[in-house]
Amino acid sequence: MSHDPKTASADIAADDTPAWWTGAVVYQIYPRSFQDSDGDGVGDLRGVLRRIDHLVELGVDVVWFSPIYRSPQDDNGYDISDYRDVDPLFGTLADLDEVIVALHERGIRVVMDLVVNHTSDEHPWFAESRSSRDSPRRDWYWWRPAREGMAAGAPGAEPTNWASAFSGPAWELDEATGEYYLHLFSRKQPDLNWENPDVRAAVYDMMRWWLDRGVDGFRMDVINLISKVVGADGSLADGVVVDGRFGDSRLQTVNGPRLHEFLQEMHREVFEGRREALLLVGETPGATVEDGRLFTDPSRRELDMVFTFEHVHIDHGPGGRFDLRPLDLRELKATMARWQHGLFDAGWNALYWENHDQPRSVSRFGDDSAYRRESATMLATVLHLHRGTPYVYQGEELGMTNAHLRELSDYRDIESLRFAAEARAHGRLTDEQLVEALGSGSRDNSRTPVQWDATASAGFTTGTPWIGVNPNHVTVNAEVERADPASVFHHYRRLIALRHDDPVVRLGDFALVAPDHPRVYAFTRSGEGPTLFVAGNFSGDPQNIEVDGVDPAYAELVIGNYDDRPPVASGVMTLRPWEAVVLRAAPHHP
Ligand code: TEU
Repeated sequence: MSHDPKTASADIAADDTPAWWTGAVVYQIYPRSFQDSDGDGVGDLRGVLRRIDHLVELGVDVVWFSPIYRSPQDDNGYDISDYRDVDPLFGTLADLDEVIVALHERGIRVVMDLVVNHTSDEHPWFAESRSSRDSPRRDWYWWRPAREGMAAGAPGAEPTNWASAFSGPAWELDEATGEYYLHLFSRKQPDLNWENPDVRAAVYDMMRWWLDRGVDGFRMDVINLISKVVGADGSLADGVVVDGRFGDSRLQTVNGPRLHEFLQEMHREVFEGRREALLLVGETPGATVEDGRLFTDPSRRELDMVFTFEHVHIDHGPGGRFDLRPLDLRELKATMARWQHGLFDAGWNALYWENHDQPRSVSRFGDDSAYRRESATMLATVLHLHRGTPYVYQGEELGMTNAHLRELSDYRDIESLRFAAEARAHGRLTDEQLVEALGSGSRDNSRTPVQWDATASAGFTTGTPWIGVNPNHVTVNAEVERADPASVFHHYRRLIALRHDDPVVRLGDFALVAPDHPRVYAFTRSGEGPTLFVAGNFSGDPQNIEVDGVDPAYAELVIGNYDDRPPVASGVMTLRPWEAVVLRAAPHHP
């Protein structure tokens, strides 16, 4: 059985053709911030219908919707209370059907966010589970008594010392039944117990329901957390204490012992026989390249590709996302190259800089003021010329920047608000230090409304937006971008077209050039067509790089982000500030 990702979805590897998603580009819509149609200040599905032409002009092949299911919105929809209905905030199932049809008519596939590590605490399943210790659904979630010898509710009486990703303990005491339930995220996001076959069957049934409704795949939220390390007696172990009171739960919750068993069962129960047309991407925080091979080797019938986190944790200081440090480009290159090589012969990479959980890349890795256009287009060029499926997060194609929110009251994200509350409660940071920490690391940086034009709320809403609109929308917006042929938007459009047209971009081998260069990210792509040389200057100063793989005297400039070609002398190219180039070897001068 072929391991080659070109024949991914091994159960249909009849003619060795590349899986369709090896040449595709995915656009992520975070609906609440995309386009509002009814003036309530929150984006919705009918708003998406108004902006479909934007997606068509960009040339994307797939749209991934962050959750639009019924939800109390404690974690902006990643806390689902009804998997088979659309939250009225975003519209109705009929609106979603209309969006699916409209996108399909334009050749764009639709991927839904699948959040099944946990539900909302307002999901009927959890309401029944918490109703009594004898509930038939008690075992659908993780319930445990207080730590032995301690009274329920006493500090430290939680069943394990695990910390939630959103600060505080990962266990919440339910007074009515006197037991704790597990929540790796917010207390309103109780973890489902995947050890229970009834839970798995209910999830698979829901997934089939969505596929039958016409969706083309799933982005699987923290899918590598669904299998926990649990003793034969149901015991769960403490983690290594990392910050005084709480322990690191990763050894017990990340890539657990039955994870691949569950994913292969899901494949059999849900995807068998309709695999070819689907896109299955796993969000796998904490996964290594070796894990990535296990997830995405087509012969294992698990997932098509995964989002790694290694490259977006490089600039994390000891305080994590709220303690960002300058990027070490050499480490970034080494990490990305490790994933390129690691998944080359068995697996596939999802390529991203941004999403609804990450700050805006032009602010984080580029220069969002003097060289916004150059650095945004350089970042796009470097990412989109890698081997894998690129993901464009809404607004990234416009060069949208961090929100630069100045007051704590401007923030909405539960993770940021919980971090601020804990930091203040323990006197760890002053308000000024908090605004600084959130200003660079908060997820809200990428959740401000998409900037469509220079009008009051950037054309996003006629009402009061649920979160502030970035003041720079007067100059950074889709209208301005679309009108300027040299804009970030048109650069993305050209990159997406290049992936569609050039087999070397889609499937060529990857090889780093000058891996030790501290400011230039350069590599070649080679294979069934002329070799490409790609270089990006990650700095505001001119940088020299020795061209490799092509003869620069004859090579074609396929894409660049300056008006003309950079100078080359004796094979050495001088890249201008934040310059990116893609050179293609000439036919008779490889
Ligand atoms: O995120 C999971 C994840 O990787 C978390 O680390 C997340 O990035 C968060 O910032 C913690 O630092 C997924 C979703 O993308 C995220 O929006 C949800 O909040 C989370 O799962 C829970 O569903």
